[in-house]
Amino acid sequence: MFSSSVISGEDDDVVATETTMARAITPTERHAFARDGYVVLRRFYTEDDIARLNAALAAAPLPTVDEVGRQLARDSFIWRRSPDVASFACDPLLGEAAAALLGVGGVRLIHDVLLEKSRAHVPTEWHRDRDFWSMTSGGAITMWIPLGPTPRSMGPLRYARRSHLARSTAPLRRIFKLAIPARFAVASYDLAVGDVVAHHYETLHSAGRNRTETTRRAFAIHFMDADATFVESSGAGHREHAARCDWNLIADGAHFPNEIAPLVFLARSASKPVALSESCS
Ligand SMILES: O=C(O)CCC(=O)C(=O)O
Repeated sequence: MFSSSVISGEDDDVVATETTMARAITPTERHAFARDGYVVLRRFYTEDDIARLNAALAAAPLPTVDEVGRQLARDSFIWRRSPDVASFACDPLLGEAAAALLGVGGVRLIHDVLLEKSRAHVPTEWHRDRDFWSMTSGGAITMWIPLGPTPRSMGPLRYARRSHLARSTAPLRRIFKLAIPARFAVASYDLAVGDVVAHHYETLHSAGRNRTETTRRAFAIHFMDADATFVESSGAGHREHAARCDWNLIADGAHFPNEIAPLVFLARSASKPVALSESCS
C-alpha cells in the first residue's frame, strides 16, 4: 500500500508528497498489542523504504547528539530539520497503524529520535514512557524502526509482557526493576530490515548490551492520541520531557497544538474531529 505525507491542511485535508510502503495493521497484530503491550510488525516496511530512511537521516543537517547516561546516543526532532525525515515521521500510513494499535481515531507526533547503541554502551534501563509523557486520554505509542539487521546480540528493545495492564503510577524503584524478569515474561526478538516493534507507553521496556562490533541503530517515532490533553506534572521525568518538547508552553488541561505536536493521522469517521491547521512540513 502506498502512502502520502501530511503537508498542509484545511480541516482534515491531507496533501500528497513522498510515499512509503508501510502496510496496514492486521486484527491479529492489534489483538497482540492489546494483550501484551507490544507487537512485532514483520515486514512493515520494504527494504527500499529503510534505505531511503537511512539516506534521509544521513543527509539531515545539524545533528544534536546527546548521550543518555552511558546507555545510548540520541538525536531528536530530526523531522523539524529534514523534510525527507518528516515524510517518514509524519507518514499518515504509519500514523494510521499507530492509531489502529492504540485503538484511537487519530494520532499526533510527539517526536522522533535516532538511537545508537555501540558496544561501549551499557544496557538501556527498564522504564515506561508514561513516566516521561504527561497526558490524559487514549495514551501513546512508540514505533521502533531498526535501521539495519538487529539480532538479539545487538540489544534490540525487550519487553515485560503485559506490564501495561498493571496501570501502576508508583515510581519505578531499583528493587522493582531488578524483580521485573521474575514478575513478567521478558521477550526480545531478532529483527530484520523492514520489521518494526511497537509498544504502549505503559509497557515496561529496556534493551540489553550490544555485544557486536556494529552500532545498533534505530529510529523511534512516538505518537499520542490526537485527542489527548496536556497534564501539568511536577515529576522530574515529566518536567524534563515537557521542556524538551515545548509542552511547558501548553496550559494544564489544554489540547496539544499542531505547532508542537502535529496531527499526523485522523480517521474520517473519528467522532471528535481535530482541526488540521498545521503540518509536519
Ligand atoms: O533504543 C533503546 O535502547 C531505548 C529506546 C526506548 O526506550 C524507546 O524508544 O522507547
